[in-house]
Amino acid sequence: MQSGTEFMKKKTKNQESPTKKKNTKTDHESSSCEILRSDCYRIMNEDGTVDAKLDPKLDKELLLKMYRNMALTRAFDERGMMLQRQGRIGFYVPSFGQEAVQTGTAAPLEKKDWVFPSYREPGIFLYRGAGIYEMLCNLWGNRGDLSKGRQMPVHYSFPDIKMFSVSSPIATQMIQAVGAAMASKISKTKEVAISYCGDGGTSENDFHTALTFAGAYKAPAVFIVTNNQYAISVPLSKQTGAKRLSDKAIGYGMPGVAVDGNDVLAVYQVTKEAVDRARRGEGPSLIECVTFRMGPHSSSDDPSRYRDEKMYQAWLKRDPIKRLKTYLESRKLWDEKKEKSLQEELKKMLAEAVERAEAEPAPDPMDLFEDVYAELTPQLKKQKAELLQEVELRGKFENTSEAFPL
Ligand SMILES: Cc1ncc(C[n+]2csc(CCOP(=O)(O)OP(=O)(O)O)c2C)c(N)n1
Ligand SMILES: [Mg+2]
Repeated sequence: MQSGTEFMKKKTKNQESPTKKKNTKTDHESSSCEILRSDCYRIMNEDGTVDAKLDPKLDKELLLKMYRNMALTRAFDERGMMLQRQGRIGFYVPSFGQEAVQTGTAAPLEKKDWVFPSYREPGIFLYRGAGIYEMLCNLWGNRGDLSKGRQMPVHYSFPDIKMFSVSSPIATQMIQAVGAAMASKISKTKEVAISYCGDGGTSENDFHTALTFAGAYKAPAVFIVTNNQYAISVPLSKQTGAKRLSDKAIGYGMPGVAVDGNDVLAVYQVTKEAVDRARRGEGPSLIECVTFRMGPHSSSDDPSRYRDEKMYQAWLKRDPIKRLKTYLESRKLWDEKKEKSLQEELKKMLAEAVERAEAEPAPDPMDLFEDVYAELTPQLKKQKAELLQEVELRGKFENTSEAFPL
């Protein structure tokens, strides 16, 4: 494997200089949906075969752990969407098709590193060992939720595994990550902060602020841009005039690379090099993971109203889980028997966790007044007394599953 600096300095195959004005159209305007953008770093072919020369030959345990996590992420997403459709929870945000981005970027991290996720990354929580029951309790916002029901569904927060709470306002987490990275640099802890946003997130001021500071202060940060082609219904071609989102790195003085986001081996390798580079004190990097949002933006969305169907069909063939499965089978690490038993195990595990989580009562309404002020302000004291009266009058508060319009 090339060293991080070598990889980051070197342009990936076919990656031309952004100043070379051969083609003024952006790649996403000019490329057919039949082919993946040619500038992406890739190890696996679309069918999951790998050229021996490129094969990073990762450890068997790591590969199987990554495969299991990708399968678990998909199963969790399927369950989340199903619960919403059954009216049992109010809202869900699936990450279908983006499992390799999540697992491939989570795997190279150490326990001591900080993660600042967006709302479409359940797989990173799962990879780092978040409890499935606790994640489900967040979907109900009930008493088992670590945020005590004060957050929206899918806005998980697991401080013990250094998973910062999910931010709803897009790209705010990028700035938070830079703060953590700068603190790590000052206190010499060698902790790396990794942060995620979508293609839409790159248009936010917060993205610009975060990368400006990280570049200037050489903060040990890694920025993952999950380019899934859409920001709700806005396609990438309406998002930016930039040829590639990874090119944005140049303006901030850091290396930028585009990777096939459905190739977990490539995502892992590129992220590992960026993380190692940050830990060595060589500064931040930007990684654009080129993928496709195979599901709706959220349970409140209907992509059939705006999605390019041909593009969807083309990306179906690049399913990141199928590709890794084919690769594992070629290395004799996986077979249909193992697949069947994994799927059964995940199904059972999720069903049990759902049953437990759904049975949890609503949070104590009086919790609203905890955890912010050491001593309540006079206004809050008054509000607390009013709420107490209301609770006594109405009896207990029920969980609700009203839909969110997001
Ligand atoms: C600052 C801000 N503006 C607008 C929104 C509404 N909003 C929620 S998600 C989203 C699209 C984000 O798209 P992208 O960054 O590509 O991420 P993806 O949803 O594709 O993962 C928008 C506009 C928001 N949450 N925050
Ligand atoms: Mg997007």
